[in-house]
Amino acid sequence: MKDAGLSFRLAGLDLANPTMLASGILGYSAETLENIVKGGAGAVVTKSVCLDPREGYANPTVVQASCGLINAMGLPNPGIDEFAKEIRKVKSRLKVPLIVSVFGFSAEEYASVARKAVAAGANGVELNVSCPHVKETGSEIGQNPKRLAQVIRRVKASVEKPVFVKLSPNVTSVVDIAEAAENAGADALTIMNTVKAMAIDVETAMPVLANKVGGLSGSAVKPIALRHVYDVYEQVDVPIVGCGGIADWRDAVEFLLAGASAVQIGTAIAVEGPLVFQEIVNGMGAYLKKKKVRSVKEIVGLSHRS
Ligand code: RRO
Repeated sequence: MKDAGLSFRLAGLDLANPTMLASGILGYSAETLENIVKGGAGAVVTKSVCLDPREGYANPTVVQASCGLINAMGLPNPGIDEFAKEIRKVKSRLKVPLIVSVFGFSAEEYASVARKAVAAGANGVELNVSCPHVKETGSEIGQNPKRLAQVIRRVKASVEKPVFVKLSPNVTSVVDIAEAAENAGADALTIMNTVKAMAIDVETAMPVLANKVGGLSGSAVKPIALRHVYDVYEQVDVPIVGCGGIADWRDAVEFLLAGASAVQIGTAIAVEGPLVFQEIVNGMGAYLKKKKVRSVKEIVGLSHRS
């Protein structure tokens, strides 16, 4: 379906439609990202990358829960210098914005990785301040408004591309953290990362994941993410990208009505493959037509009218 009112500008980036690949679900190769774009995604976010290479945790790193997946991959990545080669390759082939998910263990590390990603061709960066189980940081930077603001300010001073910030649901108030991120200069907020969770094997009487605790994604978390998007929309002005259990066009439209300008798809790709994007985009287009709405922007936050 051509355009159908779905194209728009998000934090300075032109998107043909409001769907994006969520960080984390797929690897780093140019071929994988290209497949996602062929499937219909309006933008892609890479897996998180940090300064030095990391192996990640031992297996098992993923376990199926009744309505989703629990993962504790442990941020496996080749390090930004190696990944920069792949970014250059991807950039020459992709026709959609490429956003690199950036992780660091200090504000300076975030800034350094972001600079290298942008120098290699990233159109924007998404700061992953919300991995639910990377132990070295003690707690997620995204749980502490002061540390979060330092990271965002340092990155904003280092790159001239849009800075998305991916927030954690594992906090007392997502709204407080969202306000801190906006005040520090975030250009958009991605809501949300995975929810802390675990599974125990009754035969071995042991946690299933090698890391014991992981992050839950998939349809189980959709209502949680939706509620956070709804609450944050009422308090911040920067655009929100909804993320959490979105698997079909109805889920995507729900997030837009709650206040998201775009949505990220992750776990659903593991079940349905890259064509899930086309299904969602076609369904959204048909919905706008049925509702006689010219642009997708008109439905963002529509559920808030009293
Ligand atoms: O790699 C991971 O284990 C991981 C990351 Br960095 C993240 O941000 N969220 C998640 O559920 N897993």
